[in-house]
Amino acid sequence: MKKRFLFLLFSLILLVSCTPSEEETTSSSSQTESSSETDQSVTESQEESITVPENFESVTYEIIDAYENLSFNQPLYFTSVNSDSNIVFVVERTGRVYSFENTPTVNEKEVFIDLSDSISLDGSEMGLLGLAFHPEFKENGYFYVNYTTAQGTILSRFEADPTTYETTLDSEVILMEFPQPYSNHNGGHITFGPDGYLYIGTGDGGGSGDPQNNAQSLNEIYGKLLRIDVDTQTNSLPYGIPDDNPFRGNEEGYREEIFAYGLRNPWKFSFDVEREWLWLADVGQDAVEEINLIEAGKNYGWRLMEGTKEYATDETMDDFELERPIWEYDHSQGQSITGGYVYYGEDNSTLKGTYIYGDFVSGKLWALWMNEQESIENIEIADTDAMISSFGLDERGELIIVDFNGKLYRIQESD
Ligand SMILES: [Ca+2]
Ligand SMILES: [Ca+2]
Repeated sequence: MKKRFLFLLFSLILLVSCTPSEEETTSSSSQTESSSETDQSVTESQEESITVPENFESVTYEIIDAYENLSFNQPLYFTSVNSDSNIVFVVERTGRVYSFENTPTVNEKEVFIDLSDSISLDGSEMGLLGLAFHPEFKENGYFYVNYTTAQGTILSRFEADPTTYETTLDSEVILMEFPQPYSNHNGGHITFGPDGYLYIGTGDGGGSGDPQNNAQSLNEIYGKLLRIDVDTQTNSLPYGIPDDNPFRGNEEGYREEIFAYGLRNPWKFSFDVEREWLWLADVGQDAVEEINLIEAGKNYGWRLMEGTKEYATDETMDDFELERPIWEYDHSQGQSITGGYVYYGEDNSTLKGTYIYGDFVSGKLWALWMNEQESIENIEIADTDAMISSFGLDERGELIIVDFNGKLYRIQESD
């Protein structure tokens, strides 16, 4: 019990991380009002084209242990390599990636890579934070990790044998390295897009309320979604800047890696594989957790806005066009959003086409459905005891929920 309590304490600090202000509210009205206001006109004019999945609201769900014989040390990501290998991978904040066979009864896991000697865990949000396999992993064996050292953030490429998954630490090639002004808000999630480019989430650098105003500064790497080409090199960089990156070739000194900005601490983003929409969850400060659909070059508001609430207004920035989240919830529902995936698997047919996401602190799970006309339905599908640190997909597109306490779960319809 004591251990569980300490874990709770620890994890409340993790991700949420900032001292809540007195403003903290328990009203949930802001979310309901703002989303129904924005949706109403669209809904009326597009009523006929809305097709919410059948039974969307009538089914209740529970989570079940996905691999009863396995547990992990502070897991924060689950992924697969898309090679018909039936092998899946779990990232532990404490520095290891494990691989194992994707079978419910599996009882062995193997260390894929162990970076525990390289990372610093000093801050509760530091450690091994991201893993992505190159789209051509089967040919080149390349994979990428994002981790923090005592000096800051490092993004590296490693090489594995694509058949045996053997890898060595000395295959490391550092692609990107930058200091961290504070121990919190290090982002860290990385994933390849359908365009073959690597997307990298960075936090605003940390502290509370983005004291350095990093997220709004295009000269800073913090508070951004970055996009790089790992297969080419631009000038002296160890990676390429894609031709259509929104700030490529600018003369203002803006970081050319920036794809989108105005983010606080993006905690997981993913591509909707059928529509290629980029879904990103941004953890809030004191009041609002938000979901954004990301487009190139756009400003998602932080620290001027926290969700649809004004946060640190700045009259010199009146002309900035800010993107509103497509969905937000207040802190009566949860205090640290964890982004998920649009589900296209087979096991939970009533959830097909919905974006499944959760909250690290409250353990709630939701399914959000949105069509091209931006008409939205959002329902709570389970209220769990898990500290939802991530979601992940196996090779069949089935969804795994990662519990920071150490277990992995699947969603199943309850009787
Ligand atoms: Ca930081
Ligand atoms: Ca925002």
